[in-house]
Amino acid sequence: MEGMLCRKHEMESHSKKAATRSWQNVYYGKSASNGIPYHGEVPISLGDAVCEVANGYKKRKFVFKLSRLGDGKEFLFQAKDEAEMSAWISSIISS
Ligand code: I3P
Repeated sequence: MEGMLCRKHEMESHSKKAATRSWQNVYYGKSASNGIPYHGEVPISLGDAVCEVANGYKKRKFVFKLSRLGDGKEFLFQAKDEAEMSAWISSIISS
């Protein structure tokens, strides 16, 4: 799956909040699966990650959360609607 999402980096590790916390539009393309950096960002492995609707986050709608269990990194992503959010979650879970 490819497309634009609004992203917020929430946690840098289990006990440390991320330093840069603003929402940013990020394009997610298939190059990630080849390990190719995008805008200087190296793709991260989702091997030990949990992806779920961010029910606790009330400031925006259609937000889902990606948490890496190993290192505690956590990101929020905002999709444009419910259907797009569900499609992203399914795609990430099955990747
Ligand atoms: C952040 C920005 C984020 C906000 C975050 C701020 O400031 O306003 O939108 O998160 O709050 O730190 P900056 O742009 O100066 O980095 P929310 O949209 O979720 O409120 P937070 O640190 O309380 O997460």
